Amino acid sequence: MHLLSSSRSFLGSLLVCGSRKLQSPPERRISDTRFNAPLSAEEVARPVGVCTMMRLPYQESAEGLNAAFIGVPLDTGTSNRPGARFGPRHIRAESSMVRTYNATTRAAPYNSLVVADIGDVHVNLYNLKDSCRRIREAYQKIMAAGCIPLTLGGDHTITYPILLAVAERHGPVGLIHVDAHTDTGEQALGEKIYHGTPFRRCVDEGLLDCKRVVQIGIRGSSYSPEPYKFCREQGFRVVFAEDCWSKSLVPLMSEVRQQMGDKPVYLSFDIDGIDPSFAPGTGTPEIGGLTTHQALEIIRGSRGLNLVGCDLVEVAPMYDLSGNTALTAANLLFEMLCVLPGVQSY
Ligand SMILES: [Mn+2]
Repeated sequence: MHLLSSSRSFLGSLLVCGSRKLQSPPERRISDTRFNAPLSAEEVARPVGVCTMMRLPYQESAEGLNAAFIGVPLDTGTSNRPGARFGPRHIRAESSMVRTYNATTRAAPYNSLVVADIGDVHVNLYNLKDSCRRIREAYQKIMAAGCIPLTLGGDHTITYPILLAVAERHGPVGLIHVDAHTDTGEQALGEKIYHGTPFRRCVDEGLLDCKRVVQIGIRGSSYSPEPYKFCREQGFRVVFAEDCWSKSLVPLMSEVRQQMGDKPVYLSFDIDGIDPSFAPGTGTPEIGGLTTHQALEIIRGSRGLNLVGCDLVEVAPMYDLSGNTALTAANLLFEMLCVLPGVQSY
């Protein structure tokens, strides 16, 4: 069950072999035995161990967890550059840099919640509808376990089946959607399911509480005004990137918290909401996007909300040889973990 913890005795023997004797790695626990803790680079070197999100233990199901990292390596819903199928692996690899305590917000997520990496959804790359069924079923199990999913995408198609499962448990949810695009198209090439339509399909299925939907970072060219018109007709608040330029988003998030109230909220973050100068590793980049500072303001501004799930989608690592896009994604997923209900500050 715990790949990394099972390597403990191996590590223990390995580490005493060198001429300079290292201490055996500690138990992967902090504060008390209820919690999982990521390996610390002060005890075990970052590249050591099977790669999991944040160097957390891996387990096969969400049973017993308050929150879980889960990958959905699907990209056959992409309209332009493919590659987001490799997002989860690269985000996991870069996440070894992320530590356990949020010094700025003082959030200590691993002292507060039981968290693990539960692996990837077994998607069908050759059949989007079958993948949607597989994703929905996987998330139904996570919901049934009372666990909050933190998803590593994958293209944005995946948010539709995720929200099918989330709304089954929580009813129509509020949505904080960060993206360059509204993703509310009706169809493309005659298909209703791809990464340009997930939130249109969510409206069709009644999964969203439309008066509690905000889309932030929207910009770029479009084939018609229709998708924007659709959003306005549903009552979505659409915040264009232009309205964010050179501003703090702290005041916006104060309004968003009021709009969301106490009811369940889902946070869906498309990495292309951020400017391609920070995050070029994505399939449909648009100039004039959000900064990483603004991304932090949005996520940190979601603290206190009744978050029932979060995703970070559209990381296509091969378009960013620096690895910074996946590193940014890993950090944003840590920030999402830090604002989940129940996370204490120290
Ligand atoms: Mn998107």
